[in-house]
Amino acid sequence: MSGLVAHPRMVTLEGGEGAGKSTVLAALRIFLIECGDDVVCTREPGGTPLAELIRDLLLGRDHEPPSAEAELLLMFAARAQHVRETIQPAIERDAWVISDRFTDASYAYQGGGRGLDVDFIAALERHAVGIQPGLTLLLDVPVVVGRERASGRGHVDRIESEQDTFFQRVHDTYLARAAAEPQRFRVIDATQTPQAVAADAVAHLRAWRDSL
Ligand code: Z5A
Repeated sequence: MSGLVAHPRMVTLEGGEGAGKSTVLAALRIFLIECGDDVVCTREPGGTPLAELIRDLLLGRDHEPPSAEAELLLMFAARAQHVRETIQPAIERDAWVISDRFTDASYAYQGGGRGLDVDFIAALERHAVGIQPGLTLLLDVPVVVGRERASGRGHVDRIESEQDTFFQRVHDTYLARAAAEPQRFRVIDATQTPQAVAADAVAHLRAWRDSL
């Protein structure tokens, strides 16, 4: 993608809610530590104190809901801080970075879900972010299955309270992005058991690491 620097040691996890990213992230972290590598695990929105405050604004339900445009800009404000304060320093010391969500989520949720202009998102990506992961693992699970899993958590944040049609657009956008960038994305069948999903993810990371 033009204007973006791809960092091979940056790995992102993407997928709809309840896809199982948290479980996979833990397995990837253990794999890299067992390899003797330095690894920083982080998440979006969030990953720095300021970005975590922005996360609270974005996901909280006890204040005025942001417009779609404000939501997008807040996601990118958090990401701009996250890149500079957490991701770049880790990359500079040659650590791996594993992020639970990154810019693909803005294309999927604010672009696909909310219908915001993709060119606007791409401009924000170029000007406020400037980097992209070398490897993105997309955990693919049907919307109804993911939502059922997530409902077991007991609390519903502002974005999770959207309708199934919103999440279907998110899902379809993720798959379209994976099809458009097969060199970066690996799509994993996340309807499998947690152990099988984690094993697939580790196998992809091992192959990627061996290729560097
Ligand atoms: N968002 C956005 O709109 N734009 C952006 O640019 C960014 C984010 C960066 C982040 O909230 C929200 O922000 C998210 C996207 C939006 N909104 N939504 N919806 P979050 O990080 O709190 O939400 P999430 O990423 O969707 O988290 P999640 O639902 O917890 O997903 P997960 O981490 O992939 O799932 P999990 O916690 O690993 O598992 C969920 C449950 O399923 C749990 O009970 C597990 O035990 C169970 N599980 C996991 N895997 C399996 C398998 N394989 N089988 C059965 N059960 C499983």
